[in-house]
Amino acid sequence: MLLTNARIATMATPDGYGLIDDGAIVVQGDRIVWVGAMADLPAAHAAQDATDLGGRLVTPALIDCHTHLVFGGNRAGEFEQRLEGATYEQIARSGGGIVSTVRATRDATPDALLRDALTRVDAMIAEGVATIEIKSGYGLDRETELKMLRVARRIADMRPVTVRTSYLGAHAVPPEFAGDADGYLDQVCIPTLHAAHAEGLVDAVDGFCEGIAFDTTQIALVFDAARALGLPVKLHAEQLSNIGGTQLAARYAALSADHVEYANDADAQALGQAGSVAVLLPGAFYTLRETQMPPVAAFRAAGVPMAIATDCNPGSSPLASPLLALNMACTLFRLTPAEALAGLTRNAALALGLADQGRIAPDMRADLAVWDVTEPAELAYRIGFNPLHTRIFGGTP
Ligand code: DI6
Ligand code: FE
Repeated sequence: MLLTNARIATMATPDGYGLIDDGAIVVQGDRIVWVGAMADLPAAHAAQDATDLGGRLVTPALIDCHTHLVFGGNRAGEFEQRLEGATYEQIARSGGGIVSTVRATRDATPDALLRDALTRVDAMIAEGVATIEIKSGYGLDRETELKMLRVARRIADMRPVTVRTSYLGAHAVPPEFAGDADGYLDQVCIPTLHAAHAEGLVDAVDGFCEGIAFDTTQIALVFDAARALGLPVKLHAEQLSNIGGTQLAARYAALSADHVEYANDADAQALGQAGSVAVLLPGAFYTLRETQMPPVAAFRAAGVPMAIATDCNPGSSPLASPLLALNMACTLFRLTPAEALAGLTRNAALALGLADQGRIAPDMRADLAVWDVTEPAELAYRIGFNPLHTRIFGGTP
């Protein structure tokens, strides 16, 4: 496949868009083999049948590196409670929140979970997404955690999308272990990690390090189990308070620390030294009307790559639009449009440990998005507008 007459945001330079005007891309099989200015196109490639893109913008396909999009039920009632003044933490402590989705997810059949998840996946694909990370964590028992991960894997058989799964058994303490978080970790969470790994269902291990969830000592037990299995880790850290999750993630050379609104300068430096990504989730910040901004300037100063994701979940971020996340990252967190797009491409790939995605360069997977715009900043600037023209998945339109 030869694509010509394109404006290409390669995202392959350390900063900015890596723009190529009047560009061409050559794809063989599922790989990009050449990208550059049309004037430099080697004669051997020029012989192919070309698809003229009419000056449209081409970017790497988008990567949503943090979602919880397999779940049962919905939490519209909690939305109403919050509008009447209840906080997210109050709702969680009174038996709602994550635990209410756990009940609905335990009750749902795999087919029902799959059907509901596909509506969210389809919305993302329609906005140019080619890779989605999906977490477990609404089962909190062996059977339901495995059910969620199997459903997540089935999505990749049903739709042209790459799925990466994260085991999030340490998301909340289930009601049957109320007051006994350690018992839950020892008797259910860690044994279920072993079972899920044995079934080939786990790409990474995640946790929720928070006052309403698990402390750093408890998360370290889960990370030790991950390390023993050779699995990379990531962590929901410093979302509602600072209890040391980001430092812990850095000590385990985590792929990423996510949310991180309450992270400080020292946390940013620790992530920078560890080479971990900071995953910013503006949909949760917006939904919870958070006012504490993630320390973006400190991340820049420490050279921490920043990714952006939807955090698609029924509680804190009922968002299935990566384009809206792009806009929110700029408007709410003051990222530049180039930083935000890197957050949904190059740096999202880093946060998933995917070395061959997120950039348009030779040998990378040919996951591309063609947009009906010419300026890359337009993708972030518009609200509620989807200019996707074509998505190419592994070389296939
Ligand atoms: N933080 C989040 O934002 C999601 N999980 C987490 O640890 C929210 C999960 C939920 O409220 O259902
Ligand atoms: Fe999350």
